[in-house]
Amino acid sequence: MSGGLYSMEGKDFDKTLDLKQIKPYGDTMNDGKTQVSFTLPLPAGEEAAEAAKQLLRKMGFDDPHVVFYRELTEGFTFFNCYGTCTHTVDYTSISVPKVESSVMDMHQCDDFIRENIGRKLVVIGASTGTDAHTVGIDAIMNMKGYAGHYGLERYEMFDAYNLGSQVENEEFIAKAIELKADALLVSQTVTQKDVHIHNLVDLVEMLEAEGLRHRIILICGGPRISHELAKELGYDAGFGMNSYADEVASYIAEEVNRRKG
Ligand code: B12
Repeated sequence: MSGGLYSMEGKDFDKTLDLKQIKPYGDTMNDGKTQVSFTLPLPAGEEAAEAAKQLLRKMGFDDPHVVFYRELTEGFTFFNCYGTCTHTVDYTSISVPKVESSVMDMHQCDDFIRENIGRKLVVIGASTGTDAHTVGIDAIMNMKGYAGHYGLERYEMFDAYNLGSQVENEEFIAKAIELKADALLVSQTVTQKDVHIHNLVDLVEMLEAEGLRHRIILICGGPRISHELAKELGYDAGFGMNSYADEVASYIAEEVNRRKG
């Protein structure tokens, strides 16, 4: 697996890249240079900086340096540090579960729904529980779109309802019943004390109790959501950071079509 990946005018920049032993890149291949930041519940000072360095060594960093620290509030100090990572991972052995779907653009997706399903699909989205973050669900649903990808409200073949934030699961389910939703889109951003897990699992249990779970495509998303976690929690699909509406729309369209047959 080792060998130079990059070459220009026949001259290899680096011949030491080994995908079986990947470590951070700083200035040169395999130097392991890493920036780490964290807060310690200690007053700022030389002793706190020494504690930070000792922790870095225990984390597997050689040659630890504290390059910046500042007391955030009394008894809590924030650190920026550098160190040389001593560990490697085998990139070639990695496999990450992902949503299985092709990605159509908005027009292709609308055409796909028209031709294969023949009716508009109803999707309802919300940031649920106590979560007040709306930017993520808006990015997926908003007419204006996000990063050049139009949201579901702009699609001709979706009826998209964005309920906003802090929507209780009961209210979400009542809307799903009222509007005969094909898919529910749940956004969760805050993960402190695993609040997202409790909230997401509650929704699944409530849908099961209503006898609705199997009739609805249940999707969750957020910066700390993965497809793997979503499946574990009883969802059909999970979308993490850097997700776009066209991926979500294509997945829903293909899944409704799959279930129809
Ligand atoms: C803006 C913001 C706020 C705003 C929110 C305004 C609003 N209307 O949304 C305000 C100021 C209200 C806020 C409040 C709080 N916040 Co805040 N906030 C942020 C911030 C800076 C940006 C989040 C954001 O908008 N990202 C941009 C969007 C586009 O990205 P995204 O959400 O990841 O969405 C993408 C994907 O995840 C995915 N996606 C998201 N949802 C969904 C849903 C579906 C169905 C699908 C398919 C995909 C999908 O698609 C999107 C596009 O790619 C982050 C820090 C950061 N830089 O990320 C902190 C952050 C999220 N907030 C945090 C915290 C702690 C809070 C507070 C608890 C602070 C406090 N102590 O009061 C409160 C919580 C209030 C509440 N009850 O929820 C923490 C969360 C830590 C954690 N892991 O739990 C963060 C990470 C900051 C930090 N480093 O501490 N916050």
